[in-house]
Amino acid sequence: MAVEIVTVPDLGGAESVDVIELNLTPGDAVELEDSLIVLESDKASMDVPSPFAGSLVKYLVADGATVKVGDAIAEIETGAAEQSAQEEAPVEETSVEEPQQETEPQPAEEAPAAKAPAVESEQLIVVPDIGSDDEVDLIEISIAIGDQVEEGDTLVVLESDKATMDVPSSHSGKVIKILAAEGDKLRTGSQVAILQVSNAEAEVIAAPAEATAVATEVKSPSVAPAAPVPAAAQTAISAPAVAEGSTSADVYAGPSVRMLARELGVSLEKVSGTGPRGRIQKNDVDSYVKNALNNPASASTGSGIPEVPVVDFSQFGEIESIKLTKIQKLTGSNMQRNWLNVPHVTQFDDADITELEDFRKSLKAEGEKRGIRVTPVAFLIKAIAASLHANPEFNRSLAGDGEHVIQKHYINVGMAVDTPRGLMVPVIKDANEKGIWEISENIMSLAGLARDGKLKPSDMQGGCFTLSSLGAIGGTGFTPIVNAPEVGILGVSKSQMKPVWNGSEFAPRLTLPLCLSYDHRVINGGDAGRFMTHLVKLLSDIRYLAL
Ligand code: CAO
Repeated sequence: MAVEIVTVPDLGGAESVDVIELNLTPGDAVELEDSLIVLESDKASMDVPSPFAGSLVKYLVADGATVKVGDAIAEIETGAAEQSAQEEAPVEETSVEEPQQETEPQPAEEAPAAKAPAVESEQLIVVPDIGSDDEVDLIEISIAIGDQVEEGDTLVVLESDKATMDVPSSHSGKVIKILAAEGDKLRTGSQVAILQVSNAEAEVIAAPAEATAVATEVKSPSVAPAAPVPAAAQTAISAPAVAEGSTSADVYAGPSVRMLARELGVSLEKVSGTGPRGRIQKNDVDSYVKNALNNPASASTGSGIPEVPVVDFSQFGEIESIKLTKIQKLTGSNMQRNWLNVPHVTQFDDADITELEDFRKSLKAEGEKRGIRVTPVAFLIKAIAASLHANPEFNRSLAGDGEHVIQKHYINVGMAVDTPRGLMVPVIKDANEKGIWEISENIMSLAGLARDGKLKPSDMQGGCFTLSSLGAIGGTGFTPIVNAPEVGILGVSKSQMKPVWNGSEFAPRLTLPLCLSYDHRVINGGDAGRFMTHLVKLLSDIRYLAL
């Protein structure tokens, strides 16, 4: 029997954090990795898992206290339970050991009782930072107990609404436990597996991997019933908050905010987050409630649009029902949201790209040497970035409070990619700082990842403006839907040779049809006219891009 002190692990850079939940009561049995307390910084909430098995003697912090790395959290009395847990691993490992061929004997086989604990230890593998705090589906487990994996080997495959991603092993070792199952919902920091690794490689489980400490987003863990809703608030907002099918599971908010929302009957998906990366904070919930009380109509679920009737088409002929992919469903709801929210205007113009195309074709040989294909899309992205710089109104978004616009001082351009699973929009970051070769390389790699379903959420975040190029397919023009909260999108159709009057005669010029849709709440017609004129000038004479 010994009493061990548990301390606050590495917080991944956070100076101090608040204790927002004590999960156990003194006397409770504690398993290894059981969550002892929940901490919350301004960026994330995180569980502190117990590095010991035993029983909780007492907490050394109070709910609401502010703590920092190394502060004592709790006392755990360790004893028989921990011992047996430690002894279990070698036994389990031996039982799954496959008969070895005539290669070097495994250490565990030689003398498990005496030697294995001395040279090997357990390494918990968690989901690394996946670029968002959303839950994603575990769609495939690529390992089995007893497998020997190398660092970088795929352990499991996750799928979000936008992409599939492999979770690689951060260590080499042998799989002794798989902690997740197909169909589970995981997020950054979720436990995936335990590996038996050599001590040279192992990190102590008590100091969890950084991803666990800094980014684990905890859903409200308790099943405490929601507190009664104040009568006034109930009248105004409780009905929409409990609307059928509504769930707050996917929103980015910590446990204390979720608890507050439950207490007030607020559905978190209706609240705009003003915290880092859109995280919903307590004051966002307060503002939502205030707004709902002052303006009951704003909390109404109905947009007043009559529903499209459901028709049984089989009465007219043979039919089949084809399931929408997740991406198609997500695109559908985003498009509807943007179409309903954004007052769209679309402006049209043609750019003379005769010289641009001559120049682009002259790059072909060098492109082949570099292994880079330069298409008109690269010039469009470069010209869009320069036009955003010259016309900063297009690089804004409406703030959630409806009182401000956010001016972005970075220029990231999204690019719609047509894939077999649906429309994806990866983002070319800092496009204004890149040349045509680098942009072309980015287009090739991002479009390839999109088509292979391998984009990471971070590849699709942070866009300021979107390009939708249908030039390779055809058409003379279309009205693209703004990718809100961005305020502008450029649709590009197929270039055509047209007779253009040059003052004395009609000359054949290659003209590129451009369609600029914008959010008229943020952009005026004049702004759009200036943006388009600038863009046309850059594309018609790309020397201006160098200025
Ligand atoms: N006019 C004429 N030809 C054009 C053109 C245009 N506007 N744009 C491209 N082309 C040509 C290219 O020159 C290229 O031919 P060459 O190889 O002979 O030079 C060919 O068409 C293919 O170009 P591309 O547009 O596919 O080039 P890319 O790889 O740079 O494009 C991407 C990448 C992602 C924009 C494109 O593959 C794509 O997915 N486009 C569809 C976007 C979409 O679906 N938008 C709608 C969204 S809303 O539903």
